[in-house]
Amino acid sequence: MKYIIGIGTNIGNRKKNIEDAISALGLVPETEMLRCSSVYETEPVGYAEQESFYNACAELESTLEPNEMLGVCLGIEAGFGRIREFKNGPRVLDLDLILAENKKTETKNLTVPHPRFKERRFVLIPLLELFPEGEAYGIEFKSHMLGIKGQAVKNV
Ligand code: PH2
Ligand code: MG
Ligand code: MG
Repeated sequence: MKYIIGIGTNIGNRKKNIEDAISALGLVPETEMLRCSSVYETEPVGYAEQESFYNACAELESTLEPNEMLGVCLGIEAGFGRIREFKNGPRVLDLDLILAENKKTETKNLTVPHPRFKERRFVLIPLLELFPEGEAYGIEFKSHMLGIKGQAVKNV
């Protein structure tokens, strides 16, 4: 199954955190890193009083199930020393399952497609770079960009 993983960071050396996260994802068992978007500097969404984020999206191919992939992502975040202080707050690394092809999953710990990805330019812009047609695995996302106000995103 193909996965889209959203990568975000706004603590420490943000560029290096993204690069190291991409390397870590490349070492996941039963998983191949297919491609990555470029890195974007993005305005914080949800809680403004913090450093701007660096964001990117990666596409992976894996035999892992979504709940297993979530476990892998949480493990990598922990390895980066992530401490959860409050919702939408600063983080050294956030790895979010955005899509698992067109599969829908809703469990206590995981909802895929990511429930808020269509409201977030910091996800949609890197995703559009990977899928210029504005559709990934049959899921249309491009039209949602028009309704989003603010949320500056720029290439770094
Ligand atoms: N992640 C959030 C909340 N807000 N804003 C930006 N720009 N980038 C993020 O990755 C981000 C955010 C929750 O995970
Ligand atoms: Mg997130
Ligand atoms: Mg997360």
